[in-house]
Parts: sequence; structure tokens; C-alpha cells
Amino acid sequence: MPIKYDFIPLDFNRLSPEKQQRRAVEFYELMKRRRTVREFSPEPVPFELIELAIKTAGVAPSGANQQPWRFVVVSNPEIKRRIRLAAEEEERENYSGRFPDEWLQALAPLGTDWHKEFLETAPYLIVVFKIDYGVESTPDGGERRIKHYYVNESVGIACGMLLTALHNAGLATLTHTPNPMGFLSEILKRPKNEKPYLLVPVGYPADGVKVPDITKKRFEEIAEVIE
Ligand code: IYR
Repeated sequence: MPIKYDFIPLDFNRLSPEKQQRRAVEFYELMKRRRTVREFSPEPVPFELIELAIKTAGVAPSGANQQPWRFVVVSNPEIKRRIRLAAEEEERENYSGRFPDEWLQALAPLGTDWHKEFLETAPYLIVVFKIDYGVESTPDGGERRIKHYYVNESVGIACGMLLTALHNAGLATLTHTPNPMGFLSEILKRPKNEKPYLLVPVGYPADGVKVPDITKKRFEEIAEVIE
């Protein structure tokens, strides 16, 4: 790690106002069509698209540029099956008593239940881990922990960029948070400084898939403009 970075000229492409407007509208039109999908086609997806999306997530800003994330890509059917079985075991308990009533009521309109078939059908599962602290070996053969800053914020931003990149590449995603998700550390053999953060099944939507007819809040509801 350098004591101080060299500073270089910013590579910034100033756009004409027309182009700014056009690109902003086009991007909004693209992003507002992203929908969470819970039924996937088993059709394969080119790995290059997954790699490019992870590279895109990897350029996210992060606290002290520590990049506290790890993206574990699973396509192996045996491992996907183990993840499905472990997730379903947890979710079965969640839906049959572990979730408080208020939580179940909030989920009811979505129609979700403990079945997680998508964990096997989606050609890829991207399991995102947050790296709570760095580990550096010391000259005496020991280990030193390096504090990481703004880990949740950093990984959240990277996940947003990941979902955006996958949608832009014409792929469907689901943000899945099996609860608790410690089983992912075991199955994927992650070191103790990595904690499961989000599980993202990726693929093409199943033929004829339907999604709930939800709406998003209007600008006036989500923004407060102070002039
Ligand atoms: N993780 C569970 C429950 C769940 C919770 C929320 I909050 C959702 O928006 C959707 C599902 C599951 O995947 O079923």
C-alpha cells in the first residue's frame, strides 16, 4: 500500500446538454424495466457476461478504496443443490413460525414461500460476501487485522452496480437473502473475515414468467428538494 497515491488528471468526458438529457432518459427507461424474477430458465448464460458484470461491480467506490467484497460465482449443479437444500431448510422454519407475523404479512402480497427452486434452475448464483476486515501477515509469522471502513455501504453500492450491469446485459436477477445465511460460508468454504451479504441468482427468465404488478413511489414521494 502506498503511503500516498500519485494524483493524475481525471478522465472525465463532458457531454453536451442534449446528450446528457438523452442518456439520462434512456438510462432511466432501461432501469425502470428491471424486475426481480423468481423463476428462471435453465438456459446457459455466457460466463463473459457474468465476468463483465462483476468487473463493473468491482469499480464501485468503497471506504478508503478497500474494496471489501468477494463475488463467488457458482454454476456447479451439486453446489447449487446443496445451497438450495440449506436455504430451504432455513426458510421452511422462517415461514412456519420463525418470522414474526408482521414480516409474514409484509411478504404475503409477493406470494413467496420456502421453496427456492431458482437456486438450482438459475445457471449462475453470484454469492456476494463482505470482507469485514483485512488480514496481513506480520514478519514474526503472525497475523494482523486491518480495519475496513463503511463495509455495508460499500458492498451495497457494489451490489447495486452488479444488478444494474446484469440488467444492462439482458439478464434477469433476484436479490435473495436466505435468513440466516451462515450456511453459504460453510458450503463455499469462505475464510472467517468474509460474511455472506447477498445471493444473486442470474439467468434468463422462465418462459411466460409473471411478476407482481407493483408500483414504485413517485419522485415527489422519494425526493425532497431544498433550494
Ligand atoms: N428471504 C425470504 C423472505 C423474504 C423477505 C423479504 I423482506 C422479501 O422481500 C422477499 C422474501 C425468502 O426469500 O423467501
